[in-house]
Amino acid sequence: MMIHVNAKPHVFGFDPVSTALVIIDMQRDFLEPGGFGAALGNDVSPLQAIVPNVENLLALARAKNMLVVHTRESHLPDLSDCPHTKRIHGKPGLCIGDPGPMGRILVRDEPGNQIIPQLAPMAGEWVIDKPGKGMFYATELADKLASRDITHLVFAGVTTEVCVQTSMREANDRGYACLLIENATESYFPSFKQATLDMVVAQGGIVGCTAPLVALQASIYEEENNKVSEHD
Ligand code: TIU
Repeated sequence: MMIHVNAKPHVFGFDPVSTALVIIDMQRDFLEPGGFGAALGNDVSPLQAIVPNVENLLALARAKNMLVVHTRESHLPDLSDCPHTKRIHGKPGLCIGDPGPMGRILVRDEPGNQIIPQLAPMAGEWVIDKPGKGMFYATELADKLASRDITHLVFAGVTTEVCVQTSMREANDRGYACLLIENATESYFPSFKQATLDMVVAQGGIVGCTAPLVALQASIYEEENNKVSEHD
């Protein structure tokens, strides 16, 4: 069963059986005050605004029985997977591994490192802990996706120009067809978000496609109606 999304710069066709929804780093560390995003000097409130859209997207993927992958940017408690340059990045006392109001900043299993409750992973969904910005770097994801014959990826999450774009570019290099849901991703910098969306679709979709959530919803609705009329 193929679904055809009216996307930019061209139609994005996919079969839910061979497609995963990838939700990048929707963690308290990036969305709530007192986390890593705020420690870097950012206003985290714009990121909260996409939560309802990501919830709807997640519900849609679950309804279509798609594989769901949640990623978390996180480091081991001993920080052995955190390069020195990353460890010292930021304001003194507010760097990765330092104590904050939600536990140690960007450290695995600390309260601040968890995915926000509205998007909590369900049994059977994958949670990929990644020490880098890209989801393939130093993770087991490539092998796991190959074992499920996944060829298409639908992206959401934060932040658009950092972990989402890096992961999408890594995926593009590995041959995955990628669709980024425009209003299910956000940046601390509105102009960087727009620039990223523009960069992804430029040159005939050099990195992939983008579409608003409503376009994905409409394409699924259309596919389901076609199925009903086939049975008439
Ligand atoms: N700082 C920023 O915009 N993002 C990150 O550090 N990580 C992710 O994007 N997840």
